[in-house]
Amino acid sequence: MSDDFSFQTYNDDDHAQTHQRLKPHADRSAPEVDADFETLMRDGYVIIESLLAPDTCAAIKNDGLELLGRTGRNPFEGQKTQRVYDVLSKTRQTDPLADHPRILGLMDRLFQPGFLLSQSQIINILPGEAAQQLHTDDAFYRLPRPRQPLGAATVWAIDAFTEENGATIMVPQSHGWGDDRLPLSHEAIPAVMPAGSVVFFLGTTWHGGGANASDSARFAVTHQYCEAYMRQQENYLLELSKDTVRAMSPELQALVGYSIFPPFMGMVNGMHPLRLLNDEA
Ligand SMILES: O=C(O)CCC(=O)C(=O)O
Repeated sequence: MSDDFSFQTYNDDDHAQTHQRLKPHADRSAPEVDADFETLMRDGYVIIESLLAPDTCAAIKNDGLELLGRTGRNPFEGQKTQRVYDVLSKTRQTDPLADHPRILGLMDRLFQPGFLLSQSQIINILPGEAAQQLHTDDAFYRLPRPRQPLGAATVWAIDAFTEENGATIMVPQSHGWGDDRLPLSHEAIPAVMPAGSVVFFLGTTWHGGGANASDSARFAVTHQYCEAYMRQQENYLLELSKDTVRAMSPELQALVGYSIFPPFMGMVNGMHPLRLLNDEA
């Protein structure tokens, strides 16, 4: 091997020619993203209010209500909570939430370029549901705490989130805790927010679904993300047909796994996975 070969450079460079890494849109570097990021890193979460128009929420609910069926299989999923998995195969209405510039702007600041979507769900908490056990979302990456987050999550309030109807419960500043500290119920506060808002939190922040003591359901969409070099929870490449992926934005295609983390994570036969979509179109 030649003396001037630098593995570091090889590791960092985008080797793709036809399918170079996407450049983030300018709106991902807006000043409000800096302010959101400051709150996120201080508290472990940030609420961004009223990002979605009422007709967007209505369209999501219109598709989403049709998809709701069985309730959870255990207390963690929630025996009075309906969950839709494999959301991206079933509706295109939640795509603009997954690749929303205010969310991807936070992800740009948090993770290395090439971060991925990790899982997507619709979560409909029915009246009478008890509070979910508090937890952290990236605990399945079994590395000791305190540590950097390897995942991050959004919960979008498609219905307004109130203290009564099961607003997500957040434990402020818990992202920095070590393995020796567990949250106490009085440390948790509800993420009360109007419909169309989102709570974005680090994978290390303690949280859970709230109890629904109201007489109507609480409809939410969640998209979770991870560093490009961590395993995604959802196996999008098996779930999504190529036609489904072709219908997505370039950003979302990259997020589900049609992308390369340099030098070659995600390759297909030594090439960029997008070749598979485009060559067979
Ligand atoms: O529905 C929510 O508010 C949060 C649910 C949650 O954290 C989970 O299911 O892991």
